[in-house]
Amino acid sequence: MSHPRLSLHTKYSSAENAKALSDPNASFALIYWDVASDEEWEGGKLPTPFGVMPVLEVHSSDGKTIPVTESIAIDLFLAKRFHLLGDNEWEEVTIKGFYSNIHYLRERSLMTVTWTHPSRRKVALENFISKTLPQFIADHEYHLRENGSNGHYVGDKISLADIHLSNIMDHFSYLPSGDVMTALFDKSELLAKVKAQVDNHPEIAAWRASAAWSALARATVNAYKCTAPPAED
Ligand SMILES: N[C@@H](CCC(=O)N[C@@H](CS)C(=O)NCC(=O)O)C(=O)O
Repeated sequence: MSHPRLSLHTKYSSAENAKALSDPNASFALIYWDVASDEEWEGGKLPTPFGVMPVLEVHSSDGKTIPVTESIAIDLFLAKRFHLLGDNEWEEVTIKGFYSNIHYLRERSLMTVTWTHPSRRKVALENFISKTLPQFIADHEYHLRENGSNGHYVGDKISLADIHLSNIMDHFSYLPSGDVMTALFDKSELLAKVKAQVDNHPEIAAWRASAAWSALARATVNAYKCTAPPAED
């Protein structure tokens, strides 16, 4: 059954869309599970571009709503907006490279471990824990050392790459086999340092202390309960 589709071509022109996106007084609303009720979503009443969430709504101060689709595009748009892509072209492309590689770790685990055929889960999980994840950690330790082991991927301030690492470490901690993965991450002082700096950033710490954050974390744990079991199973 086809889902109700939301067009990315608003009733405004391309130039007007762009102006709304760069409005310094715009506000943002992320359409995700915490906003869409199950009834709305399951009932197919919420149009989105591809039948999935998240969708970011940018509300300009002159009343326009511009939808932005796909998590990668949303991340990059917001990162640029909030100066999380470095200070020059090299820093931006390097931060995006780290971001992409961090994203790819999560994609690999989702494709091979999380949403795989039950009969393949155990071996896929073992492979991920014994090979894929240690290799990722070693690669990223190398690059963090190259940046001076200061708890940032690029330069001396927080960027989208740092935030994405913290986010995927959270993601892995929510999986049924999360303890094993978290233990591997925690053994890495360099990665743990990035995570601590992100999580202690005052605005991020406030978000992580909110009821909305805990509700999302709990819902995520529930959503993944039925997936790859703990390693010892
Ligand atoms: N490629 C999309 C994938 C988004 C996606 O898979 N969203 C899931 C939730 S995390 C979803 O909306 N699923 C609802 C459904 O399939 O009914 C992105 O990166 O934004």
